[in-house]
Amino acid sequence: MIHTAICELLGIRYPVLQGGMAWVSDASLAGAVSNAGGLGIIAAMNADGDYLREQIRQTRALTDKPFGVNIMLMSPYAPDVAQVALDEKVPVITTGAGLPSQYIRAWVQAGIRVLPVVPSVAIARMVQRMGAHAVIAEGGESGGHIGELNTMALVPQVVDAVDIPVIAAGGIGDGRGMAAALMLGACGVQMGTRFLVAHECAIHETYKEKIIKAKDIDTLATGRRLGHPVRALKNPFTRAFYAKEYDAGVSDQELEAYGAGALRLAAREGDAQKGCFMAGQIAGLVQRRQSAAEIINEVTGQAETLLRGACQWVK
Ligand code: TUI
Repeated sequence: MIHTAICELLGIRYPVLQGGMAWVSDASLAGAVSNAGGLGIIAAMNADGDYLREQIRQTRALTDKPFGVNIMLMSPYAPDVAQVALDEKVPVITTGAGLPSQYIRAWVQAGIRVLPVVPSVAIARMVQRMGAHAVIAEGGESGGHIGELNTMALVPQVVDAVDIPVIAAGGIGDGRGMAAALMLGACGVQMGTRFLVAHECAIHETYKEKIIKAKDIDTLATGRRLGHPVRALKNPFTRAFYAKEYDAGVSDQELEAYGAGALRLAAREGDAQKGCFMAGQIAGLVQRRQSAAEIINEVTGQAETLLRGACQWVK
């Protein structure tokens, strides 16, 4: 059994968080992950406060264990969902795609555990000063919106820079990744891509099929020109986006407009041509559909075996 400071901080059995993925992480997935002893996280994504309130209530109907809400700070509804999370007194809030400066004080005062996702040491230090309880250091191997650094370089530098616990994310898909993250100084992991194929994950079958078929080189990061690169599986949509990105004749507004709605088309419609199937670089490691509980038990069991065996190398 792997037990760390994050288990104590969040009141969970295993130091495994499920990433708050837009159009993916709903009450069904979050409830299953929390029931399995991890921390399930609902994505507030670009939806309004009513959507989030309903998802929180559904999650509470599924589990009596702690769960979290991810607030995507670039969302136009961020102030609205930030208030709903406060009103509902959710146990944990994670934030992404920005700084939670305007909200963090009220959340912390309400007794909510606040864990911002950070892509760099400077941002990790900033959120520690704001009162964050822990940080999720996410490397560019992850799916979705990514920072510049990779997990192997980012995590130990963040661990050295802050006094609060660090959770590693990006490129972690099995017990080997989890054990490695702990060796880098993290005291927990967040996984997204591995949970895409969970039975309780309600995305379109085509999305799951694509993750299972993916190879190591099958993801591509596009959108650097817009200042927010996004990693997704290569397909006609990402290839066309990539081509437009390097076409000086296409304006930034046209490029933004081209990407709008593409994640919904992937997750809901399974549209292989026009959908944006966000996924991390470990998609090639994901071989089969499993329940959230099987995923958590397998990953933590493998990490435990590896960590116990690691002393064979020390003479
Ligand atoms: O947020 C994510 N992953 C996401 S958000 C998302 S929705 C979206 N779709 C299209 C474009 C942009 C977003 C899909 N996937 N991960 C956490 C994350 N946070 N990655 C990077 C950051 C981050 C970046 C800058 C956190 C803080 C930060 O602060 C600096 C600043 O300038 O705000």
